[in-house]
Amino acid sequence: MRHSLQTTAATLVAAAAIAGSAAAADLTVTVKGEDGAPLADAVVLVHPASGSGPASAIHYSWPTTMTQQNIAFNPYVLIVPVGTTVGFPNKDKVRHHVYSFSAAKKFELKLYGQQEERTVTFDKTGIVALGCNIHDVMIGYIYVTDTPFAAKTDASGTVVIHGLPGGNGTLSVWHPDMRAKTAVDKSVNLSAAPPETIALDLKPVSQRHKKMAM
Ligand SMILES: [Cu+2]
Repeated sequence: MRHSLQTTAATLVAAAAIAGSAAAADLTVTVKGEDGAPLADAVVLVHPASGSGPASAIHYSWPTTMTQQNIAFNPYVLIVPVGTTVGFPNKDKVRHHVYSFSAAKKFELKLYGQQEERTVTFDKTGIVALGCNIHDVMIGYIYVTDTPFAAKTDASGTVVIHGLPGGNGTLSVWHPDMRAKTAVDKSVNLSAAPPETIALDLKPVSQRHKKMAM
């Protein structure tokens, strides 16, 4: 009796796993410029229509740190859940003075030196552009969001968003070189989840940020 119950439980677990894998979809998104060139560092987000739970439960696989190193922000683009306190360690020998004028978070970290760290809590969703008062070449972005389904494109312009629930949802894509200031949205079916290719309208080349070689 006991044995058969265990077997039944195991069967149920297996059935649930199959049902789960059928419901949860991965969405592959490729982001390009209108010229067809792939775009790295594009932020890709999915908001399921069924909701995605509290932002406090979101844990991305990358650190929530924005390092200053080699007179640059690293990473160039950082995605964090709303409410996150981000560390800003300075790993350069020179001092930096980090600031943002963005509506989602206006702040200023007055001159601080090597091996020092400051923190800022990002309490509103939105795009926060970072600069340094000392080094004009330093540009970085923090994308503050409320969905666990978020990631950046790689060098081939591609990202896979894993474990999506079924149903409908909104796919949002943003890149620093976009002409528009906010993400472009597209309705998607998360159950079928065919691969998506998004072409973005970009600023003229002369206005795009050139990341410094590390
Ligand atoms: Cu600086």
